[in-house]
Amino acid sequence: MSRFTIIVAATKSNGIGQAGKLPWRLPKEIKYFAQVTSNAPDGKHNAVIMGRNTWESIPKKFRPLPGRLNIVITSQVNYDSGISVTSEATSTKTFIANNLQSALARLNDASIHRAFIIGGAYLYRETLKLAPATLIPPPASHLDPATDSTPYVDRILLTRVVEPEFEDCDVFMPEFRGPEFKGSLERAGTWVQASHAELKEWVGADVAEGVQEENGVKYEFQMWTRDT
Ligand code: FOL
Repeated sequence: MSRFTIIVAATKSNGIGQAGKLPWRLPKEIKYFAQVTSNAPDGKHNAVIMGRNTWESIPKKFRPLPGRLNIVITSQVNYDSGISVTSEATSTKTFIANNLQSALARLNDASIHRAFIIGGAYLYRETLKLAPATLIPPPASHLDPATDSTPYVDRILLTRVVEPEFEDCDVFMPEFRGPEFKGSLERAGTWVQASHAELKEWVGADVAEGVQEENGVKYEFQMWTRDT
């Protein structure tokens, strides 16, 4: 398990949050988030990896996100997630990790189907910076991409909020196609938007196509991928 998917809802200027919560209330959009991050074959479950602020932004009655392995990253030693019991009987569990590396180490478990990075801005930026060893200059470049296990974000499920602009956003996701994530890794995969058919296929369920509208907010479900 070394390939990850970022899932995010962002405005055209990449606004994702305001005053510690989502800037909008979009019940069908959040249902899509729940469905996509929960859907796994029998006997398996997915992981959702998030920063501490994102964890605290999830309404208490929804956390830990049910049916998923919740991994919360914080540099605070002895951070109290407020979750006292993690039942081994269900797939709902919460782990606290003190850095990205130890969070990712939790995914080396055959019961994990997919791993999603669910925010916020800091974690999106840190994970977008990861590059597979096959793209790092020698000596790692001799590695076979098929067996390279370095962590890498190769997919973004982006819900693009097209209208209105939500001027009061105070947290922004990084521009994933921007120069910040190229740097010395010029050969790193270029982000390409997948078709709607590919999105449905990957999600394994029907996904509404085209511009959706809820509570006067217009948005669209998109999928972006990069190779290697
Ligand atoms: N990605 C997308 N596409 N939309 C989002 O709203 C989103 N939000 C986050 C990360 N990626 C996202 C982080 N914020 C819940 C609340 C906030 C949150 C993530 C999840 C939450 O309560 N989820 C419940 C469903 C709640 C409901 O049905 O109303 C869950 O079970 O996933």
